[in-house]
Formats: sequence, C-alpha cells, structure tokens
Amino acid sequence: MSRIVLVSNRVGDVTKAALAGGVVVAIADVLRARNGLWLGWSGKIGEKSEELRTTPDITEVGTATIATLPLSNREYKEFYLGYSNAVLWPVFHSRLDLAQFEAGYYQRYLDVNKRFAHALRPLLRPDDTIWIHDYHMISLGAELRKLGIENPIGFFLHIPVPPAQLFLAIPEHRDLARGLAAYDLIGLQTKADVGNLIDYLQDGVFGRVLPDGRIRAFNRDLTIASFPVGIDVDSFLESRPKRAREQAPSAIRLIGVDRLDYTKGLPQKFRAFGRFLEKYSDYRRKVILSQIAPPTRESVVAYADIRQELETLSGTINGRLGELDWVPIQYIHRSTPRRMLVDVFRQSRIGFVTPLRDGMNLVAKEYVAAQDPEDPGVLILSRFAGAAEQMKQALIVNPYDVEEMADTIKIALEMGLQERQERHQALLAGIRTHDTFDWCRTFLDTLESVRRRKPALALSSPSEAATKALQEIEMARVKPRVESN
Ligand code: GDG
Repeated sequence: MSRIVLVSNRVGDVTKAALAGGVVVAIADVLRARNGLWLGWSGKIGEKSEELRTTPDITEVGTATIATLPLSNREYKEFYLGYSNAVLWPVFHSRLDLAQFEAGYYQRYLDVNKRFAHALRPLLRPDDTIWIHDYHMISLGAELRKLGIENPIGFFLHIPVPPAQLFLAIPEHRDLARGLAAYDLIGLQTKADVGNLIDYLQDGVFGRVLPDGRIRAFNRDLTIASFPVGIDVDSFLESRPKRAREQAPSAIRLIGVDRLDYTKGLPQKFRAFGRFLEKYSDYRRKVILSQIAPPTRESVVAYADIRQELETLSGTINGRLGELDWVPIQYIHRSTPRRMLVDVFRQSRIGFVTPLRDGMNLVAKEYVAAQDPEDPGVLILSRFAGAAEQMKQALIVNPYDVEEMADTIKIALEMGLQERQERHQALLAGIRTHDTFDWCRTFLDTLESVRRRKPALALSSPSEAATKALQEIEMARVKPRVESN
C-alpha cells in the first residue's frame, strides 16, 4: 500500500485526534496505518522573510511525519483572511455580497500554494498518494504538476460548491478551474455539489462529460464525486468523562453549537425561537435555547458584524420576553470543552441546526450520536446543510422561514416517544454506516481506482465502497442539473 501524503491549511494534533473529533480522527488513523506525511501551516505568523522559506519544520509522531510552515504577516492577511476567508468562503457559501475582491489577494493565494508545492516536492516519493484538503489549497495540485509531480492527487472540498452563476462571479474563476483540473479526483460533500461543479465546468470553461463518467477540462480528465464527511460515533461518545456529568437544565432545552459564522444562520435561529415563544406563549418559562458560538476569524469585518447583530438580538429577545427566573436565550460566545458536548447534547430535547449554507455540518451528526436511544431528542435541520441530503429523518426546515421554524419547534416538542425513537434509530444507523472512517476509505479507494486510467466502471478489483462511489459518479452524469440548489 502506498504512503499517504496529506496537505491542508492547518495540521491537526494526531496525538489528540480523538479529543479534536471530526475528520482528524480518520486522518490520524490513516496517517498511522500508512506511515503518512501531513503538511500544513504551523499556525505561526512570522516575518516577511518567511515567504522565501520552503523547508518545513518536521516532527515524527510515531509512524507519521508532520511538516509545518509558518505564514508571513502579509500572507496571513492576504492569503488566509483575504482570498481564502473573504473571497472563497463567502462566494462558495453563496454570499457574494460579502466577498471582498481586493487587488493582491489572489496573487498571495497563488504564492502560498506555490510555496507549499516547493516545500512538498523534495519530501515526495514516486509511489505516494497525495490528498489535498479544502478551499485554501485549490491551486496546489496544479503547482505540483508544474513541478513535474505525476503521483495520484485527490482534492476534497469541505465547503459547498455554489451554483455556476456565482462561481462565474469570481474574477479568477478560470484559474481556479484550471487548478481543479489538475486533480485526478475531486471529492465533494453532496450530490448537489457535484451537480453544481459539473454545471460550472460545462457552462463556464467548456468542460465535457466523457462516456466513462469523467470530465474533460483544460485537457485533463478528472473524476468528481460526493463523499459525505462523517463522525466517529464511538470516540465522540468516549470523550464524555466517566464521572462529573453536567447537571440537567431545569427547563426543556434546545441546543445550538456553531462557530460564530454568518453562514450558520444564527440571527434567523434566534428570531425563530423568539417567534415560537410569542406564538405559543404556554411554552414561556418552560423552554430555553442554549447557543454555544465560539469566535472565529474575528479580524474579518463580516464576523464582527454578525457578532454585534447576535448580541443585540439575544438582548432584545431576553429583554422583551425574559422574567426574573427565566432567561429564554443562553448565548455563550466562548468555546466549550469537547468533553462536555455529549452531555449537553443528550440533555437537550431539540438539536437546532439551521445554517443558511453548510458543506456538511458535523454538529447534526454529533447531536444524534449523543442521544439516549430509549428517550431521544429531535433534530431540526436546515435543508441547506449538506447533512440534509443524508439525514432525511430529521425535521427539515428552511432556515430563512422564521414562521416555519417556530412551528417546527412546537412539532418537535410535542412529538411522541415512538416517533422520536424511530427517527433516531434510522438517523443513528446512517451516521454509524457513513462514519469518518468510511469517508476516508472510500475517498482513497476511489482515488487509487480512478488513477489506473481505465474506464471508471470497469476496474479490475475496486473495493465495494469505491465501486459504489463510482456508480454514483455515473448517476450524477445522467442528471447533473436535477439536484442543484
Ligand atoms: C467545515 C464545514 C463540514 C463547535 N463549537 C465547539 C466545538 N465545535 C465542534 C463541533 C464540530 C465542529 O466543531 C464543527 O464542525 P461543523 O461541521 O459543524 O462546521 P465547520 O467548522 O464549519 O466545518 C462543514 C466540516 O468542515 C467537515 O468537513 O461539515 O460544513 O463548514 O465537531 O462539535 N467543539 C468544542 N467546543 C465548541 O465550542 N469542543
């Protein structure tokens, strides 16, 4: 089995992967099993001279190797906060209005991708399989190809793909598409994302669907398929300490856990809860909404705006409806230790997960994993979270429709035990089957299969998972436009 080489903006702590949760658990596992290498930003910000540096700091962690590079202050501002988080993040989440197309951002983005390619090249071996992650590194594959790297390279995008018309609004969209065409396999979270990317490649850069299901663009043939990210149910449940359980709240609780990001629909969520209390006033004093919203990317202007909006909204709703012994919205703008999340989710009657747009949303899966199967809570989930494509037994809502969300809270609170159990059982079975290990294995199997350059569906011995993924690719080709949002 070939060595695996991962590249992502940030490198996770593989020694504490179970604590971090999410995709790092599977990545740490595959790194250990395949003597892997992981390259990423160290999180440090240094002098301008760091921009010339292509020799990473190397640490050996058991059988895995971790390689990191610092960013200069200018790279941090223009590559990380700028092009990655003030252009690609908003546009890919369909918030063109928030995109800051500043001169110089794209050049810095390219420069950093180039620097990472130069840092990686001397570390590579001829039979390595390379797996690049997320929107910070779209151009890395093309930079590696320019340096003569011919290894299989896969790319996984953790965020959604916007409809073609929005993608076309990015001034550098052609360059980004050329970058995407350098990969052998592009993994996306949902089938709807696959449809959007194929639409864009066809309409925007004359991409062509080949008879074997691959896409030809810029003279390269690439495979695009969905690989929904999952969680590791057992390691999440084990993060709960054996003793010292959190005290159950005195009121019935709705829980939200989201980074404080404008994509997560927090103002709409607060308004819906306020509307619910106005409309169904018998529930006042009986129900609370606890919203944990740790800060992120605070130097980007749009993040300061959303913070202010939420503080005003929670203050207004609490001021208008609260009583001396009851505060309707508990808004916590700090990170909560992971070990507390299982109990917090388990003691909440409703998981309230209503992003305006989300690649997947792991909180929805963690909420389900944490429930007591004998007396489970109900998941209310936005139709615009990637997770809604899989988690059909949740109560699916439109996060822009405050009235519908208010009514759905009532339906969830009044749902009988049997229906709660049936929905929970089906949801739990789904997240156990499509867990983080399944995601990782399926992506890598598919990458290694498509690289054999045979017609995608006539491979000699692909694993069952890879065969299924390849069949889905074929399905997506038949009706690429049907499922786009
Ligand atoms: C991106 C995509 C995609 C949150 N607050 C706290 C905390 N968390 C943990 C959650 C969960 C993770 O962070 C958040 O994951 P999400 O999937 O919900 O969202 P993003 O951070 O936006 O992640 C997303 C994901 O990548 C994976 O591909 O699903 O769509 O946007 O695990 O529990 N953890 C702790 N304290 C907190 O306050 N300990």
